[in-house]
Amino acid sequence: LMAPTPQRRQNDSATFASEILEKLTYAIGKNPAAARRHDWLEATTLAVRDRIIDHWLESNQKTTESGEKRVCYLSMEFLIGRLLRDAISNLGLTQSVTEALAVYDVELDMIELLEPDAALGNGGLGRLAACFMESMASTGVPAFGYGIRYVHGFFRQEVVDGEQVELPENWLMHGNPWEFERRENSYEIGFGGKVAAIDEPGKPPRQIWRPGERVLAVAYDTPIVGWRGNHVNTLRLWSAQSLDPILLDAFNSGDHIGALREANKAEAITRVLYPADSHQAGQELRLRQEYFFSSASLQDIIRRHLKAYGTLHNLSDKVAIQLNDTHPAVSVAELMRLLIDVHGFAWDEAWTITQATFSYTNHTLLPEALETWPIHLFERLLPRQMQIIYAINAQTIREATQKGLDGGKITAISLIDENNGRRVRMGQLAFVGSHAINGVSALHTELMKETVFHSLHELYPSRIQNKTNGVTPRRWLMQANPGLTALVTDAIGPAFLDNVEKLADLDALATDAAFREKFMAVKLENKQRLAKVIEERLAISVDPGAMFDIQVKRIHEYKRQFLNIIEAIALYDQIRSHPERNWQPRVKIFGGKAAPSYAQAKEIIHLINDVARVVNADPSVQNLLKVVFIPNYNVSLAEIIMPAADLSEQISTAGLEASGTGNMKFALNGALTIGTLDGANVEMLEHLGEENIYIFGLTAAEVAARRREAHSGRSIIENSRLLREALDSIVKGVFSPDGQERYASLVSNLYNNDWWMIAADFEAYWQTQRKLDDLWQDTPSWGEKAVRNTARMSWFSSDRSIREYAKDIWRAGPGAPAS
Ligand code: DL6
Repeated sequence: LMAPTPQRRQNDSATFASEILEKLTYAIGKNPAAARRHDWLEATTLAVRDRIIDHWLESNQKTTESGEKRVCYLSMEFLIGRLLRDAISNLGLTQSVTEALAVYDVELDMIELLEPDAALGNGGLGRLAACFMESMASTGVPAFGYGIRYVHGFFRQEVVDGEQVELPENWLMHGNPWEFERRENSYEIGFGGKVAAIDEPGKPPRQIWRPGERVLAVAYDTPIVGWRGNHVNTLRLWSAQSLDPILLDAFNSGDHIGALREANKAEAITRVLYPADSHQAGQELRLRQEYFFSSASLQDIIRRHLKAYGTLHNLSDKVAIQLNDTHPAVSVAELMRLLIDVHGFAWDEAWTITQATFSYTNHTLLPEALETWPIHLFERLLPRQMQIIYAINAQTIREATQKGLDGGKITAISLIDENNGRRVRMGQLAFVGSHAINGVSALHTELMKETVFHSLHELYPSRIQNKTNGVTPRRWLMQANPGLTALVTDAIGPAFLDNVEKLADLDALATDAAFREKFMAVKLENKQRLAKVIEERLAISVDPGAMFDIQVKRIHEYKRQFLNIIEAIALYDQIRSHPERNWQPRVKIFGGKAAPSYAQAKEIIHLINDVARVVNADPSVQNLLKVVFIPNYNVSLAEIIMPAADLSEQISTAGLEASGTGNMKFALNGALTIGTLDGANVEMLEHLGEENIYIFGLTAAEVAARRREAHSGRSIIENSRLLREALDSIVKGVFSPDGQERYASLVSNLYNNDWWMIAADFEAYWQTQRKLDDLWQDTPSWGEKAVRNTARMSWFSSDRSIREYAKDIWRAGPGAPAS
């Protein structure tokens, strides 16, 4: 008997209908009469998954056989959201699956909503990693994403009495049909213990680490399917398990809790995602998480490489490892340890391989987000890696001294911060261990050179480069906005589906009145869909004919939701004081989570909700102003919100937002932007043209200058009646009659310091908003600009970002030189 080979599945709706039924029957154990909606979801997922597996196995085999270089993208976070629609759409199965389910009277749109939103990330950084995974698959770059399989992802946010309440998220509660446990790919990860010097006769002396504690890292693989299924990559997430699941001695002697202590301690490593995006989490568990997933990923990469080539000398020819921020930066020391202590390399060659293999992306300049670890903690948990870091530091300082850098610069370059109780600086470690370091927008990259990495840039002037972020047009246009996708296909043909640059053909239609009307009709439908969500969740009725003015992102002082809500208050005052003026109806929509320990961010959420309660209940402004805070902003909500925006708020203090990616998603879907010259807004201005984006406020250089001059908001507030009255109404408790003092410190910060330049930028922001009011009345002009936004955003595709990384940093993917 010949060994059978699996048959590629057919994609017609009849085959799907019978396969979904088969899955329902044999994988789930139900017949259609008994099946609930979640059973249909699972049966459909399994049938779709079979198709992905066909492509997945082929992709893996092709990469292994060709020996192509692989990218390993190490990231603490992958904010992938739901996967079913992504997979169906990328495989071109939407019609077949819809028709197949109709046979059983089931709607695809309904069951898709039941899939849990995989929230393995906090915000921008994690969602970028998810877009990059999809784009690597779509552009044919063979890749592994390496991360952590958190049992509890980003917390669920509820708003109770106007305040954020955090609840645990439980995405794995009912299992996860997308993942495959790979028991054979498990690795021991050590912590603590001692380093012993070994001096054997005839061999060079060496160090050996004997960890005091070990846990097991077990791989779970999820296929990530690219556009048209041409290539499928793997997202490999690590789960921690104890080597001793139960201490039987302790159990038998009656210590039932103690018997599980070790297991609990091990499993705690991958239990929860730290909900902090812009400040360092700082606890020991976080360092354990970072080392755990870094070491597991490196051991996995080395095992695979040795299996294929039998040597590690050519590691950097076959593998590029991207460090997504400093969270995996300990990998630099760990790869050195593995090469030297385990595989017998000499220091110099190990260092050459390490630098040639790693590259590092920086995502923030905020000082409070730059990771450092107390030396005593690092040394206790990772003693051998600490020794290696000292040695890397000594070598770097030697090089700097030889190049004539002086004392102050050496202090800035050092991997050890001596000023704050001796700490290891992870940014410096990632920098020196990498051959390329990138920022995520042109402005951010320049600021990196001038600020955090000023001296390292002087020492290694060719290492820093820019790679502006992007977003995947598959998820953020085709899937999130099927109405617009259909309209564009109808207007310019389907070529843009494969080559997003073709969207530029829409530009010619911006002055075509009939097309603009259709474009704005699609926008209206999307706004109706969002209005329905708002009505259902919040019992607030909003008019889809009003301007939807939206700010959704993490809540942070530098992102300035506070500026936005102060403007809403001023507008509310003005509408009531001057009802005779020609006000344009607006719905101000907010969404986003605050880090649980970030008091000011939570106060801002509270203020928005307080203002919403008062404004929405005031009959005198009923049709002109509504304020809405949508709780639990996540990827799935973003997919509804982005297509429904007329105006996108990107109003961070200039110099603080590294790039932004929400700004790109909104504009791609035809929203106009009101924004500062910050992050990728600067490049959006270049691509869109200044007449199609509304820029206001201080530049990054002006912000820096004001800060040097110890700027405060007092005189600005005293000279601006609008701003003063808005702030007075907050302080007097107009929006918080039950808590008069609630916002006293938020407001006094503006008078005394205005660190985030809210007072400084208020007037320019207000004036720009009023220009937008005027434009809103001129429907053809608004429509023209909206069309041009969609037409001119194609450069911000993550396919473009990935091609740049592949060419300039990884030297991998189609077109890369053979290695
Ligand atoms: O690069 C992705 C994303 C940028 O678009 C945002 O501007 C930036 O704030 C964000 N950074 C983080 C925090 N990172 N750390 N650490 O999410 O990265």
